[in-house]
Amino acid sequence: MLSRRLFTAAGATLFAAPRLAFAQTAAPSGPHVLPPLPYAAEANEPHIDAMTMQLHHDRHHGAAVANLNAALKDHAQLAALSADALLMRIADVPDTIRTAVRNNGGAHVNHAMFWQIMGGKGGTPTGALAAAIDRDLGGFDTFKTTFNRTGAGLFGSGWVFITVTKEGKLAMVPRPNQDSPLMDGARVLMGNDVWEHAYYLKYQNRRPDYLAAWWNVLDWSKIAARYDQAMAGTLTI
Ligand code: MN3
Repeated sequence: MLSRRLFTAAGATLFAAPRLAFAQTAAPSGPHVLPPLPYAAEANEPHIDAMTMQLHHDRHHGAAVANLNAALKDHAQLAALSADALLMRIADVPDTIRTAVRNNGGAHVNHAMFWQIMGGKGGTPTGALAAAIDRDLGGFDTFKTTFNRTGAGLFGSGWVFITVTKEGKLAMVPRPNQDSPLMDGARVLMGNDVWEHAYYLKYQNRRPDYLAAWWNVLDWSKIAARYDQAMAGTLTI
């Protein structure tokens, strides 16, 4: 149980406390698994605090994986699909579990992507990705400004994504809730989570400040690798 003190004095308390044992409840143990954070929870400090990273990964993403597995429990054929294949076939998922798969499967792939592209030092993209941003998104500065404005203007909870379309173009795609562009047949290059749980401990209601700070933790080498995989048809989530 989290104490109120952890929320009200996150900075001082977190580093003194042992790692909290989240996501230890019994749940169907597959087929989907929570991928570990690819870096320490502190890696994105000071822009994204470690407490937020830990809660966001262990509890929010962990719950989505558990709920997705629970929804698929009696659906062996669907349970055999990869997460991206499952979302790309959302129309074939039975009514009884479609909303659960859309929400929790979407949350799973969205967060798995999100952890991958952070843990870096920011900066700017280079090479083929930079050229694609120039071609399709008006150049890096315009892309960044438009992306942040889109995130700030997204009502309620959701994500702003950059997708790679079937035609190989980049597109900026805001989505509500945990909806994934995979459901529309696009591949997801990158995206930012604008749910309050992504920023509220550090930024409270100041979503634009979070959006601005997020660029400082991006790992453009990871995003460039995702771009190459998307163009080669090998990118999954
Ligand atoms: Mn989230």
